[in-house]
Amino acid sequence: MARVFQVPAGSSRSGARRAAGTPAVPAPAPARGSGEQKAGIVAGYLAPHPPHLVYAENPPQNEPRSTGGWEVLRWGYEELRRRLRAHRPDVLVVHAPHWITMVGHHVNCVPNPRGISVEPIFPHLFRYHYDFRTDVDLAEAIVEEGERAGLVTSALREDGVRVDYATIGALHLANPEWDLPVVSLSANNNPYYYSDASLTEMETLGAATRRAIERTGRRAVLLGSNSLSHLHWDIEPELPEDMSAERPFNHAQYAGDMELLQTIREGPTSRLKDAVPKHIEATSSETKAGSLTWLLAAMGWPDIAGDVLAYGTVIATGNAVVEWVP
Ligand code: 2X7
Ligand code: FE2
Repeated sequence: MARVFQVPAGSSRSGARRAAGTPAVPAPAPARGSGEQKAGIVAGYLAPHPPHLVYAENPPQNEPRSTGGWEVLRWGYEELRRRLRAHRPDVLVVHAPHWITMVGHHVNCVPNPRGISVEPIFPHLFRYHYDFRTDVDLAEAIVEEGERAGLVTSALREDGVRVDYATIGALHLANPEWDLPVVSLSANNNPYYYSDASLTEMETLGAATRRAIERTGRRAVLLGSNSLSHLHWDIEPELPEDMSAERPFNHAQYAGDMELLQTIREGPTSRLKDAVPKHIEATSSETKAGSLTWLLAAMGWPDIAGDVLAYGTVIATGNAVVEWVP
C-alpha cells in the first residue's frame, strides 16, 4: 500500500503525458431555449466528482493512464449522459465543493476558461487539460439574482484562475464532449466551519439560480457535485484501481448512505430537507458543502422521487449518481 499523501506527481505511476493535439473543444450549442422546447430546469443530477472516475476513463485530456476501475459508478454516468442528451439542454449549471470561497458565492463569468486542473491529494490520478465555454449571460444573471436575494455574490472575471477538479470532474463525466456552455458556482464554505451549519443559504442560492434560468430563457441541466459519506482511507493500493481494496469505510457510513438513498428513491424531495442534515451528522457527508441542497431548491423541491442510477465507493467514500426530472 502507498500513502496517498506521498505519491509524487509525475512518477512512473502517473503514466503518459497528454498527447500533443488533445482535441479542441467543439463550438458550443446556441445558448437559448429555442423552438417548441420549454425553457427552465429540465433535469437535475447528483453528479459526484472523485478524480478516480475520470482517471479510470482514460480521456485524452487527463495525463495519467489507468486500466479502469469503479465500473458501476461509471456505468451510472453512462446512463446519465444518455438521459442528459435526451433532455436537450442548452447549458449545464454546476455547483461543486472544491471551488471554496470564504466570502460569498462566486460565479465564473470568464468566457473561455482553459488550463490544467490538478487534484491536490491525488495528482497522480488527475491532471486534466480543460478548455470550455461559459454562458456569460446566465452567469451574470445568477450573480444579479443572488444579490437581489440578499446573498453576498461575486462575478469571477480574471482569466487564468485555475478551475477546481470537482467542477471539471463532474462536467467531464456528465458531458465529455464539452459541447455545451457551462455556468460554474463556488461553494461558500464559511458555514462549513460550524458543526450545525445551516443549508438555508443554499436554498436561497438555488431559488436565485432558478429565477436567472427562467429570466434568460435557458433550458438548463443542473449538476450538484457531492459525494455522500465522506470518510476515506489515507492509503491507497499500489495500483489505485485495484478494486479488491475498494469498500465502504465502515458499516455506519454505508448504512447512512443507504438510508439517504432510500429516502431519495421514495420521494418526495421535501423529505430531504430533514434527511440531508441528518445524513451529514451521521456520515460527515460532503453534501455539507451544499451542492445537493442548491440543486433541489433550484428545482423547487419537486414532489417526485429521484432515480438512483448507481452507487459505489471511491477510496471508501460513498458516491451516488441520481436523476430528478421536475
Ligand atoms: O473530492 C473527492 C471526493 N469527493 C471523494 C473521494 C476522493 C477524492 O476526492
Ligand atoms: Fe470532493
